[in-house]
Amino acid sequence: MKIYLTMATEMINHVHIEVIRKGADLGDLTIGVYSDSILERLGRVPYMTESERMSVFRAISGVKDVVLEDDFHFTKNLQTIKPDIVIRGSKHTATDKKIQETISAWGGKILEIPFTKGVVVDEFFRKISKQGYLPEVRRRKLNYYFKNKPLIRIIEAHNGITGLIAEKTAITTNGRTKTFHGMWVSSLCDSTAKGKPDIELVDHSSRLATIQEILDVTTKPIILDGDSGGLTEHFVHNIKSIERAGVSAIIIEDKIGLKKNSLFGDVGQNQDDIKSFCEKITAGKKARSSQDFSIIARIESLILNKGQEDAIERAKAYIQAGADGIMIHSAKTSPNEIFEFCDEYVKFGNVPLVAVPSTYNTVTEDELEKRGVKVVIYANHLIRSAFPAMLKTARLILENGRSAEADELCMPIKEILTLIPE
Ligand code: SPV
Ligand code: MG
Repeated sequence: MKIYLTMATEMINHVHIEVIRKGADLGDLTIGVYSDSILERLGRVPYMTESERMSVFRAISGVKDVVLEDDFHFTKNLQTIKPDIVIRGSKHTATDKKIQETISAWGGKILEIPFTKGVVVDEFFRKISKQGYLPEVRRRKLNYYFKNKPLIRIIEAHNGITGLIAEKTAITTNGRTKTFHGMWVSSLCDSTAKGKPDIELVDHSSRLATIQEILDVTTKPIILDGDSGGLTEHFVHNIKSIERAGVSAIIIEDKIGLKKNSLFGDVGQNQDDIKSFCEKITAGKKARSSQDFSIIARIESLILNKGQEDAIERAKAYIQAGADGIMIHSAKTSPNEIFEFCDEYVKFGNVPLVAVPSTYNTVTEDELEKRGVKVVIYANHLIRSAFPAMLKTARLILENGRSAEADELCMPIKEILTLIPE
């Protein structure tokens, strides 16, 4: 008799062993170890690699064979193995029904053992997700994404509530759940939320307070907009505090002097020379204590009309200096100059490429991914969408001498009271 059992777990406990023993007692047991992509779709970041997980199951006595399971419905593996029995935690879900359909072709049956309800399993995952907010776990997540995701989707957060939106917003289409992978703490949005201009006026302690607010209520990685990084002598100290706080990566831009927001375009700002910006990157890399903390270099050549050649020369130099990623920015409404850069970058760029499609926002994630972009940042959209609604509400109250006319723009009081659970 051939038996098939799939395993998602990374921590084997007595409940799993009991089920494996039951399977092995029935016949030749093959274990299908869930692939990374299936685990991610279940909302988990794997700790071990696929082959490590497979080798653990291979070592358990009674297990005849171990295969990788990369399909929610197991169709390919089932058709190859043709098991008489598939062990499942239930036989009533849509997935179970699809499995039963496949194995009926040779008279196979589902054996229901409700092992996934094991207290220990639930407790383990509760503990793991509780640890999600710890700096190292958060950093590891971003690095895992760098290595394993075709595209990383980041949205800005500038306080606790926007952090929660970035953390929890999800849509499901055709069984696939789509979420944001992390948060961008933008200098523009952090400054705007404080009513200040985006000119490196909001100081490090204040930026750190914003970061802490977001870290308090989220588990996803934070990429910090580090502006120019300031003086190298200051940068090496600031790196330590943001790293300790739990930031996963910082992006610093190669501007000097009074920094203005890049979306103004070329408004007479100065670009650092390659050598001194490289020294800043290298000093930052030396100052960090975690290998998982990334320092990403942002190139402003296209913003400042210095041309593609300058941008490419800088990308090469910054990577040489130790940059863990490159961000290329543009204030054009068409993505063409970004595409041109990408086409050259993919020939040598061996670190993730970051794009911020704020002005060239008709471009899709798929198009950017095809050109070699790894990280897409939606850099200012939560504050930009909140502001018009707030302004309109304030005006409606003034115009009407009451608030009823603003109801449509406002979340019902009942909902706001329960929005954040106690
Ligand atoms: C920010 O969000 O603060 C940025 C990106 O630096 S941009 O505004 O496009 O310059
Ligand atoms: Mg900025």
